[in-house]
Amino acid sequence: MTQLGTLEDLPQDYRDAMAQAGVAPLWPMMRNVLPHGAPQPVSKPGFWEYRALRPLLMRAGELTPVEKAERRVLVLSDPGRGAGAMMATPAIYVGMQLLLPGETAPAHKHTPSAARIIVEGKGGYTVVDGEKLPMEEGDLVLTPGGDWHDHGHDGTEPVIWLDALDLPLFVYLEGSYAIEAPLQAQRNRPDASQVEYLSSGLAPTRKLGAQTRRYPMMRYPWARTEAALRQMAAYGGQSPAELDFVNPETGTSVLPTMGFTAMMLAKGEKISPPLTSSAAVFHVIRGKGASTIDGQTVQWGEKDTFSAPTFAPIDHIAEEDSFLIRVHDRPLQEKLGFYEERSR
Ligand code: GTQ
Repeated sequence: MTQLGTLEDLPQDYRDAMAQAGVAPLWPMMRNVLPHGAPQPVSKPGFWEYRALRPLLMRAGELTPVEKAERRVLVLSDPGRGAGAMMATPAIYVGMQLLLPGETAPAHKHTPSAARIIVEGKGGYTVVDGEKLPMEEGDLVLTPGGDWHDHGHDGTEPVIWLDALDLPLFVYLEGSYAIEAPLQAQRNRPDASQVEYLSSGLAPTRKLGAQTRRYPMMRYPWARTEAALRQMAAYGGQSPAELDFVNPETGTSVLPTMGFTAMMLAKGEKISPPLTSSAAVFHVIRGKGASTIDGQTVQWGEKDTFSAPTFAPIDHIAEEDSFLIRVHDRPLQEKLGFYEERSR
């Protein structure tokens, strides 16, 4: 590999003339934008303990009425970019949202897609394009880009959930915006996970040429996910037991850019997955264990969240039977044609 020329190699009058003309030489910057062999992430592994986040979120509940926040959220910032960074990985934003009993968060729709993982509380719900989606702990609830959504709370205790959005992509593309509206009218029926898609492997019969909705199922109830993971752990013959959340009509990822994968690690199970080009945010539904990511070890427990940059070596060990949801950008990378795995 040859050593490329630097800016300092060039005479000052030439550098000034280039700046004047609004151009710059590629070669001094070449390795910044095209490093050899593998990306050089700016992102660093993040760890957000729920016991540290929760009091801060509850305080936001006292300090800022929901009317003043529209969405009362604390954003989990990538440590590589510092506090205030509106991303946990280059393509994934995550935030912890609080809704207090009786509160509503008004309807809006926006270009980025969102999904929520319910962390705590009973009685919360999201209405997505008129469909009321109950939020129970561990549920995955989708809000695809362009769909109206508002949040409400019929319970008596605070409700907290983790938002995952592909917001950073839309900001980068200068394509991010929202439209606001009053609360939506709700269709008076159970959500599609309890009607059309009650059972995996069964989908509604349709007349020839009838269209399906692009996002037919918006809620993935946790009880079913956990039962499926337990059966996979017992009989699936793969370590770890992992299941991707998929669109029940197409079998593809639930949202265009973000993937969601549920994982069970049995007590004592130790795994070192292949290195991958996709970055990830892990949320612990239940359990206890430790993960070493890029040489940094985090001791995690229930409701904690942590992240891994692209190609970071990751080792997990479970101290109890543990259930995690991994949010990642593999669907985006596959669409762009560069998703990659490397053995360790
Ligand atoms: O609940 O609609 O964390 O629009 C960020 C932007 C949540 C939401 C976020 C949003 C929402």
